[in-house]
Amino acid sequence: PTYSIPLTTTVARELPRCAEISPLLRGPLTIDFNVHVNLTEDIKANPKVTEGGHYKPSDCKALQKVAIIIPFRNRDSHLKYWLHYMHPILQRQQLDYGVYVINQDGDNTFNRAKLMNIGYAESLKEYDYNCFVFSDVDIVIMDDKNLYRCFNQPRHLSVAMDKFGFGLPYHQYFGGVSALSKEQFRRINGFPNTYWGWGGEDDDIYNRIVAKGMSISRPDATTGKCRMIKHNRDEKNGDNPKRFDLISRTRHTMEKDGINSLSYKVVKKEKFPLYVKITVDAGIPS
Ligand code: UD2
Ligand code: MN
Repeated sequence: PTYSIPLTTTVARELPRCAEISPLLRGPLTIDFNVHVNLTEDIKANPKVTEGGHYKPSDCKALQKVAIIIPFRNRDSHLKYWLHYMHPILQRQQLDYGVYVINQDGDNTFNRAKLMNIGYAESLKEYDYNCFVFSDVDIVIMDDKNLYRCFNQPRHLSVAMDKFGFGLPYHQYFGGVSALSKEQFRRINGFPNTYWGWGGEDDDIYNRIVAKGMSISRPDATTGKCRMIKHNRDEKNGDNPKRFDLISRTRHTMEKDGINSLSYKVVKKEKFPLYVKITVDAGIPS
């Protein structure tokens, strides 16, 4: 046979995949919540972050698309530090990421896990994310080698918090910052919607993971060092008295209570330079 070869061809140049471990990482970092932080300066300092707090590396194809989800109400003074420290770190980690602050509207009892479910659902409406990092607004990591991405097993990132003497408070602890792939999240039916007030929801998530035969992946205690801004308990987030009863029944409730039973209303969606803020009506305690 004879072929005719076009004289000019345009080859769509695909970016090479980013390295497994980013060459831009620095290791241990100084994190100080007494420094003065000004968001206007942070916007200028992160010119490659686009509207809504999105970034992807320009010279390589990121390995994962990561939605970072922050359950939130009335913590702007903490969010400021989170944005200040985390945006540079996340860019050095060469992630394709977006930041979603899920703001509970009104003054009903706070519901952290439900807000995180809402963040999962809302972020997927915007972009084809395949990894979800759930982070308290008041936690910043002290080593950029602690990657905000997903692993073969659900990942716990905040393993050595200053407030727990840089260790785990107990072995099953899953609070603070965690990461689940879309597949891992779906396997556990997401998070419970029924934990109103402080406590237990992180243990419920742990129970779900174990019930589905998965285990927890963690960085070592040096890489996993992090700081939490010192604070008092918020209004409308008192100890949940039902938490012990609820976590004793996770295995029976998890199939019915989760991403498949999630209901809420979006009140407002705002795109700021460094994050998307989605204000939601999360309902009332049942
Ligand atoms: C611990 C866990 C946290 C969660 C919680 C129990 C650590 C480091 N973290 O946090 O993951 O399991 O216990 O529910 O152990 N929030 C607001 N506004 C509010 C209330 C809460 O924005 O009015 C958000 C915010 O992102 C905050 C998070 O919820 O960081 C957890 O609440 P917390 O910081 O008051 O609870 P804490 O530090 O005991
Ligand atoms: Mn806290």
